[in-house]
Amino acid sequence: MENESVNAKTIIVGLGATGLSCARYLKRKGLPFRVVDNRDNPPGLEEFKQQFPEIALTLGGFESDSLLAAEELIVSPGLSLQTAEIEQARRAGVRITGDVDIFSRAAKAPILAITGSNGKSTVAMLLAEILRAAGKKVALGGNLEAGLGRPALDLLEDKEADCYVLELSSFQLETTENLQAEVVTILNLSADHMDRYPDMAAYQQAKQRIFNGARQVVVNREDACTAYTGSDAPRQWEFGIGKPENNGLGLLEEQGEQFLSYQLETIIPVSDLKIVGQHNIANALAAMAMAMAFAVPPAVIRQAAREFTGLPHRCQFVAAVNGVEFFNDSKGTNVGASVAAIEGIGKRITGHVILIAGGVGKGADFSALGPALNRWGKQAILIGQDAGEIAASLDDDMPVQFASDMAQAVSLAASVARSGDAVLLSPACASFDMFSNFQERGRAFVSAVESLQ
Ligand code: UMA
Ligand code: ADP
Repeated sequence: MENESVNAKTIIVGLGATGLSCARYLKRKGLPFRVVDNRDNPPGLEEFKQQFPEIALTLGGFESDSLLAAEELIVSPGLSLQTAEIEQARRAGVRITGDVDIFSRAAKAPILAITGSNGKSTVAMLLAEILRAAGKKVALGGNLEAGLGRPALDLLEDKEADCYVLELSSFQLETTENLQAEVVTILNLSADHMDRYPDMAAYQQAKQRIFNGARQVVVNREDACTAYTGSDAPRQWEFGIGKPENNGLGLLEEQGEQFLSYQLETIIPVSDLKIVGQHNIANALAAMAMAMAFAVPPAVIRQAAREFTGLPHRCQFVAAVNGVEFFNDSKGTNVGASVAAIEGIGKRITGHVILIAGGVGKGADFSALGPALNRWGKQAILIGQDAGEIAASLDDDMPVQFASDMAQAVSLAASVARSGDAVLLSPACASFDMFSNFQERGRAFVSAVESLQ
């Protein structure tokens, strides 16, 4: 078996959660493969060694010759397709694929797939809740973090599933040829991952691959970048926080109260939602539109939407201390997300927002933070690698302080805040300069808040 693996023509490029799921899939199918990763100690290494002692594994670099000798590379979403050795293999005619591509060819049940710059996880989770309330057996995963969902190929083990709900990243879509989903959406588009794409157009094109082979699409009528661009004629649904339009969801006002509605039919009052902020109303409308496209009755949608409490680390209320509310939005990892969070929290409170932000900016332009902070903010407390860059992008009269760790950031924020204000951690950045992931960053914030009490 070792020899068979060493000479295998299928190579999994990149271990991690995706590589492991690909290995499990190929093993189930009885297909020969080997694995390469350019890290010395990639995530999942111990698990891999235990589960696949017979499989050839090369670490610490990619050897061009061996990639060129392959027939197929299954590339991790963590790796750019522009990586020299991968690019060279592609030019030489080696087939490049990814886990979602393989999944889409193997899946037997309908796929409901969500991409966009922000709100993907929230919409995927709410949609899954709605479908479960409708009696469906839902397999949930894709880009969703471990604990909330599983890598796409692992979902195929779930033989009972009668539909798949997938959160998809632009990285996963880059290698996905023809998803052929029943319902898809691009929720919104704003700059992210600018360290991986040459420009916004390239990032958008990656997202638009979700449309390939789709039977129904849900578009955000308030974001032209989400419009359908394919050449087929899928059934179209739309959502937005304005008045609902043709086959659309939106907000209607009745007797002074706002309702999430489908065309002229009110479905649920905004005040019944437990998730906060305008962006979450948009998320709820998007999930509802996808559920309606999948023929779920409004009464079921109403019940599930009411019960949905949101996800940890997304505009999550932590505590109120001396009249100051603390919100953990550690998953706010790009500028668009943090602007939405600042506005969402700003509108809820009587005072102002003290923003804790910073980390690894991924090549972002932070200038959109300035107007949101001018409107709703009192002060920015900045941490991490790109703190200086964020400070330089804010207006001169916006007070800024720098902190060396989360505990100091929270204590500075608490000393500035007055009753009625809110302290919001929404970093607009990735976390890996100071933390192993956004969850750890969120937990550091929560524990610093707890130590104030
Ligand atoms: N890397 C290497 N060499 C390799 C492979 C990866 O250096 O050979 C590096 C890259 O810098 C990469 C990093 O490792 O950015 C992370 O790769 P990984 O091995 O941790 O990836 P997986 O464990 O397979 O996780 C991926 C998704 N991560 C990314 O796309 C970066 C996970 O999404 C996803 O849950 C998982 O597959 C299962 O589908 C996480 C994520 O942060 C939540 N996604 C990004 C986002 O949401 O913004 C796209
Ligand atoms: P994703 O999976 O796309 O990262 P999440 O649902 O995890 O999205 O939310 C991440 C962050 O993005 C939230 O913490 C919030 O700051 C912001 N956000 C969520 N939904 C939206 C939206 N519809 N528009 C803009 N920002 C949003």
